[in-house]
Amino acid sequence: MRCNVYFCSMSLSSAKDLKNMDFEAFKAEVLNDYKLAFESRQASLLGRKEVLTGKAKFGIFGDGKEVAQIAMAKAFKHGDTRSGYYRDQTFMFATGMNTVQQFFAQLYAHTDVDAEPNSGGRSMNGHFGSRLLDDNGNWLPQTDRFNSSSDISPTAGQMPRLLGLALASKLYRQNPELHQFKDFSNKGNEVAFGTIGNASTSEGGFWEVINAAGVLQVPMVMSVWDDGYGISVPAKYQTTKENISTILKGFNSDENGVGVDIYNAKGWDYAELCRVYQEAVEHSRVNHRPVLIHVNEVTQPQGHSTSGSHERYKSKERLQWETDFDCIKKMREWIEENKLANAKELDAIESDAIQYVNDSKKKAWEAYLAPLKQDVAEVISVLEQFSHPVAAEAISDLKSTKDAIRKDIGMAINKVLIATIGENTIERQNLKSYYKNFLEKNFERYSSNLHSASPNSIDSVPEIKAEFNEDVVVDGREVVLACFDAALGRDPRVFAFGEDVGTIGDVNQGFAGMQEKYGEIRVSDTGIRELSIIGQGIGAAMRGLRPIAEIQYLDYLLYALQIMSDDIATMQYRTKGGQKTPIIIRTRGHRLEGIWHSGSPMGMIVHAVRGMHVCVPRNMTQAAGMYNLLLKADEPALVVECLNGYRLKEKMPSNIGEFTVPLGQPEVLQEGSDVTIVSYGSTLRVIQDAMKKLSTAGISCELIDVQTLLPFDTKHTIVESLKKTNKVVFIDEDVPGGATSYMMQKVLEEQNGYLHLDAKPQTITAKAHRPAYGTDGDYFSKPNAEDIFIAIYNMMHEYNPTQFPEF
Ligand SMILES: Cc1ncc(C[n+]2csc(CCOP(=O)(O)OP(=O)(O)O)c2C)c(N)n1
Ligand SMILES: [Mg+2]
Repeated sequence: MRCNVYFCSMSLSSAKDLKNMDFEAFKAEVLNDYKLAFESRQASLLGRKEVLTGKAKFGIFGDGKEVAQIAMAKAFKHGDTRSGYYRDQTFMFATGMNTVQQFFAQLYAHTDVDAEPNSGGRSMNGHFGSRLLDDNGNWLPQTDRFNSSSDISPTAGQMPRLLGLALASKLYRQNPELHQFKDFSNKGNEVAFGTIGNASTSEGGFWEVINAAGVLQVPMVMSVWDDGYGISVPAKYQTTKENISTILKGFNSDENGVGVDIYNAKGWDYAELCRVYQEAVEHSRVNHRPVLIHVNEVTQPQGHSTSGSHERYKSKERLQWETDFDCIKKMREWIEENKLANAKELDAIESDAIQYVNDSKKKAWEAYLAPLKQDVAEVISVLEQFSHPVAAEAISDLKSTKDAIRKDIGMAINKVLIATIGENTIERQNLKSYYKNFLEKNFERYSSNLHSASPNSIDSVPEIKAEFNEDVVVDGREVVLACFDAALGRDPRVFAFGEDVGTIGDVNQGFAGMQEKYGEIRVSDTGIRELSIIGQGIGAAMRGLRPIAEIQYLDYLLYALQIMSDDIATMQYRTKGGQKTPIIIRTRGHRLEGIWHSGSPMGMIVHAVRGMHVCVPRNMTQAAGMYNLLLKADEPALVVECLNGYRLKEKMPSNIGEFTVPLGQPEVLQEGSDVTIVSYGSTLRVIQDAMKKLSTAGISCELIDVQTLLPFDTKHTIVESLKKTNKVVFIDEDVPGGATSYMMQKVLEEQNGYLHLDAKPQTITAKAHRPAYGTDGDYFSKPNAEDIFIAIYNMMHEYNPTQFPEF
């Protein structure tokens, strides 16, 4: 053995004071670790069986990665956070963030968060996360417990968030004004732990975050579980030189002490793993240094997942090596060689572990089935009231279905409702109301918590109108600047960052002078790395801070859209209200110049980020009111300022840091009687120009600014305008069928606007291509005042050709 017992005992000292630990205590700890590892392996073996016998739909397990995760857990302290992936069950067991029973509850998709705290049955198994919020959506303390952010499936999708979780410690340490927030941090002593599979290090996000962590110097401990494969694809096709730590060597810290320090350990070597984790994590915690631990020689005994078998792509030699170097087998050998326990004692530990996991599995299954059985019994009693033969059939279907689920209940109810259409009996009324209740309950189970329901949700922030004491007229950019100045001054948790945000105060001067005033820790420049800029915000917001993450231009939001969609937008939902990230993403878009500086892909965005809010303020005053509101609330939002609006003149509100613009409430900018025009952002100014021409032609338009696309007109005010004009046009700068179609669906279908139409509803949009450069490029690519005039005039002509002869 490479390590003797003494060496190992040194290594175990990370979380405990081992100077005082006697041999018996040390031995007990090792044996307890072995028990944990063995239990976790049993959970994997049994979990796979549960899928293969049809009790669960899909399984992916942490077998082969047990021992490394136990070593990692030893270095994990209260207040620390994890951002990892689906192999981490052993770590979750070792830290107590999951029990084996909860692990099985997730495999079965138990919808009760007490039974399945990771996701309330919403995520497939192996997607872990701890409850960071109480039942009302308020933050729970983080410093008195272990924390895990909630996993997502896209490989390396955990990386951007990890950067922000680590960055929060730097802010909490370096900004003394933040030391008061003791529930979130003890002066920044917390480490953010990341885990990733070897193959997923091929993703761009991995490299972006490793580099950014090195630049930022944040306490991040990144573990790579290297089992040589990504499903069937070996390292040869994944990684240059087939070795991630070799190629990362250039990141190692230099004489100035800056870098990402790289460590190595073998996945089957318990003693080495304990020693490396202790050293690496301590270094990261004390010195705020990112480190990467390449855990090599890891196995995957059952193959990738329940979807296939690894015998198809691993050689006989590899499979034999995996058997020989199985980390649990090796740990047992090490224990025996070092005489910490004999074979008999270890056999007893193993059989206890088998029993425990079996019992946990059984309990999880029974707890999962109990409410289903109750639901089935209940619906049967309602169906029994029918004398109709179809009801008897439905009852018999339900009774004969082994372990009937809610889908079976929904089908049975509808079978009877369809067969009895036209029969207005009491039984049918009862069944209908039972069905309504059934749908409501299942809405709560499967569709609730898309947004915050906390006392700080956007709806609970009161509206405060902007006030203007005297007519101070300034450039628009000065309005947002004053708003950010007030926010930074008011709340030490607020900080802003992005490309060119620090020294020059953003490319349009919205943060001009703010770095000088509040320091680099509050207002800072970042590299050009949109994905991880957003990640920085996601993680920091999860640790109680209020990040304003800037994306320089809307056109470059695409680099970040994936993580907005996969992580931010799903967070409340995928944890069933257990986690939130109140990040504010600031960007600027719509018309300016050229293919990549005037995009307005709002349809794409609103479809990608349900679960976030999307604000499209027409000017900087509205933008400031939205920022003020968002900073009082606890929900994630994107604010798209008008790129061509910074130098337009606006009146400076006297209550610049106070007033709020409520979300989801359109504003009628101009009243009219013939046509309702619905739009937002920079296009409104073009429409106002067209409206002057339309009014000379005797056409009176009502212009509505929707102000936010998500949420959209929550009080259904736009339809009120339609009742008056009976005609509607939706205008924006997106592609045909983009956000205009979204708005049309909202107004015509959701608000029943179709009932009030006297003319075909219309959309006026940009062309399908990106906008061409130059004034004429803009003129012919985006909707212009002439296009709008002609379209609306033609609408009036069709409606009344006598009054409005052909154009
Ligand atoms: C972005 C993305 N692409 C593809 C997949 C499908 N997928 C799931 S796991 C996986 C392999 C990951 O391998 P690795 O990172 O080495 O982790 P391991 O499963 O080996 O522990 C792939 C390709 C995914 N989940 N996300
Ligand atoms: Mg792998």
